[in-house]
Amino acid sequence: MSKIFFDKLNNYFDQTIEISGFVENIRNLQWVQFLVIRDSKGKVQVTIEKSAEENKDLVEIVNNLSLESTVKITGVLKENPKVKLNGMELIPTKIEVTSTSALELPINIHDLKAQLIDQRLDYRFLDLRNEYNGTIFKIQSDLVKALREELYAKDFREIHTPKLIGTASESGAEVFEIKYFDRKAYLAQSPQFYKQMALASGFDRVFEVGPVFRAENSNTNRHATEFTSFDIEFAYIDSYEEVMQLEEELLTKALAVIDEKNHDKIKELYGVEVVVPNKPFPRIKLNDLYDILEERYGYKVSPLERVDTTSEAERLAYRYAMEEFNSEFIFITDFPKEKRAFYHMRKNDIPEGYDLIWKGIEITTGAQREHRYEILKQQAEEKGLSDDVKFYLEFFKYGCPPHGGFGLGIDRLTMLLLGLSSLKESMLLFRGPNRLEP
Ligand code: AMO
Repeated sequence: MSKIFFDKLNNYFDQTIEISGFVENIRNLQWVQFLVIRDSKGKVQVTIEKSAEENKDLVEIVNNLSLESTVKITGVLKENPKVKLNGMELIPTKIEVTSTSALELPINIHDLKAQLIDQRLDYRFLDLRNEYNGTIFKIQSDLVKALREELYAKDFREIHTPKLIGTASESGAEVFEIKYFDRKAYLAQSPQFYKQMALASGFDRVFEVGPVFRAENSNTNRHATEFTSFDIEFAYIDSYEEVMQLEEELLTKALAVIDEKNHDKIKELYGVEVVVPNKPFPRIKLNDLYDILEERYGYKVSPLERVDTTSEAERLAYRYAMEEFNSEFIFITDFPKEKRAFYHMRKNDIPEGYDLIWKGIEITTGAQREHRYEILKQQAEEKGLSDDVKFYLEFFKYGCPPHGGFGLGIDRLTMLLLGLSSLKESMLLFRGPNRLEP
């Protein structure tokens, strides 16, 4: 692990060092050759005087070098204010080509707009070499790390639950069925049941960051068939208000960390100003929201549509939250039970849960869960699910603390944080109805 990352190069002036990276640019002039070498942290110029007798071999190597090959170069690092790229250059004594790239690249990695996103996704490994794309995943990594660290600090345990499951559970319709030896299995559409099981096992506070699968044939900018969910569940709560409070706290802390570390980079690359939110986020009941949207913006939906948020209602909810509360976030509560999962606790027949909307798109569903066996069983029966969830109902038969939690889509979160146009950009490898490759 001796590699020197390029953001640390200024610790090595006047020393002989070895650098490694991709060849981003070659300028072969009459008297001099310039290379730009790139790694995940930055770029550096390598300068070769062609006339110097001792450089003959190096000049020959560069004459035959193709862009995007990888190299290992030994040389002396010099401070040089005349060099536009960070005011430094490496004067090489040895160049080793560690891999050779084909001359023609199938996509233009320096001009993302030169092709459609789907053409870029076909060559995602090249597409991600572009700084704009690569940095998305640096920031996503910082974001998940910040959320994780906050949860560890609050005594949450990270768990890992199976993605292969024996019964189509939460809703059935959205589940992928797969062949499993001589029987059927399904891909988990959420770790919901298992995170609750961990609480029935006495773990008190758990979270998981993992893949979930949805057999939804939706071709929108916010739907994928596999995505990464940040799932949380914690015990001994008195109301779903505590779940919303935890989520507010986590997001506020995580965005503060991102803002501190990456504010300028995000502004420069994505043109987005990160806003660290104020707590509490506004809360509104679904029915009231529709009344307000009609009153304020003339947005009217049929009673049939009023049972859930439409994407336009989510967009307008954001507008309302900004205008009225100067908040990018808004919680929507009091959805009708017909539209919510059977495991949400109900009070006066209304589910004790919420959706969180950020910048006009849903990023989370959360709730207090029904932990009382008889009531839970009845709610499952009501939705015709009691056979499928038999194993799950068992978790609640032998004592289980009151609890709640939420699921947060990391890919949507990243998309909204950086103002990206679709999940195709915010997922390392997008999976949708028409894409299983690369
Ligand atoms: P839900 O189904 O609302 O809730 O999912 C939680 C969050 O996951 C994200 N999400 C998606 N992201 C990309 N593509 C999709 N097709 C997709 N579907 C959902 C959204 C959404 O808010 N078990 C509950 C959570 C809970 O109550 O704890 C659940 O899965 O950001």
